[in-house]
Amino acid sequence: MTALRPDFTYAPEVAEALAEGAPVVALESTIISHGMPYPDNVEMAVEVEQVVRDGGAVPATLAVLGGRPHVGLDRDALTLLASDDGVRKVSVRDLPYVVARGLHGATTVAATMRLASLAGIETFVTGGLGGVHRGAPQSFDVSADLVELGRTSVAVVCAGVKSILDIGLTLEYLETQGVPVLVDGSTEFPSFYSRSSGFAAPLRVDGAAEVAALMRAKWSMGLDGGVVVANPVPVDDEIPTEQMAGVIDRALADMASLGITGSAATPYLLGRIVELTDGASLRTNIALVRHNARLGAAVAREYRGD
Ligand code: PSU
Ligand code: MN
Repeated sequence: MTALRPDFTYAPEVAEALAEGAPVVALESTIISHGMPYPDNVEMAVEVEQVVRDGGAVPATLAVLGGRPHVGLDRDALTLLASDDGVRKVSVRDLPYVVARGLHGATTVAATMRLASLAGIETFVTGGLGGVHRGAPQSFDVSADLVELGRTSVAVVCAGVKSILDIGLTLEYLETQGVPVLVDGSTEFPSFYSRSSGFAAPLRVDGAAEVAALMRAKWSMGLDGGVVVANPVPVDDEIPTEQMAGVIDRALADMASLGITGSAATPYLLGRIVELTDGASLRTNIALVRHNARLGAAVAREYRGD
């Protein structure tokens, strides 16, 4: 069991679950602060925590508040993250800065993985991963999420990778980093809004027990690093790839004309896609996070041998 860290703040239910070795599911906070508009974002955050509880695990949303990493947040903290413009987007490179300065930070997949691992949590649920951006051979824009997956032993349940990214290069990069990419119940890798992407599932699994068995096999051999668990969006909530293609091209063109790059790129694209789809993409996004939370809770229970 990982001891509680004196430099982190734990929600009481999370501290108790960690002490007992009970299943805990980590959740990220950039999706709240920089991934969805207010107030849908806070409603999503509260609802997803409830889905994890209903699935028999304890939810721990991670963020940095006033310079302290927090493992598990109450409603006031979630509301602050959802509505305060001063909350920074924090990837791994930004963690020491917000901690040293006592700032608020919403953690990306990469930073959440690292904090979860330090706290002794091995199952993490989110919506979509960062990846290799289109045009990366010129811009070098490769998300730190992929580097973190190569080194930190946490399983990340997600709905795949959006086609704002280069999905093929993202899968290549994960292979290079030694990261198993599992797809639950499908032979095709999903593209977030859609169940399909045109890319085959690198590895197929069926159900949480198979995911947990792979996590155990990997880490018991000393093969450190993450596992991607791609969970295709439910059929009833998906937006077909053909329909998203035009929207995504338009969002990318708008971003280019505004000259937006770097860590501002993903938040801009997510917001623009919500506008261009009149909110339909947001409904799909919320539905798939809920779906991922159900699978993540089951994985945490299987892994912890509950
Ligand atoms: N993709 C989404 N929603 C999100 C993100 C990605 O569909 O909220 C966020 C996640 O926090 C992810 C981050 O870790 O964007 C990646 O940002 P970047 O591309 O700057 O690494
Ligand atoms: Mn980037």
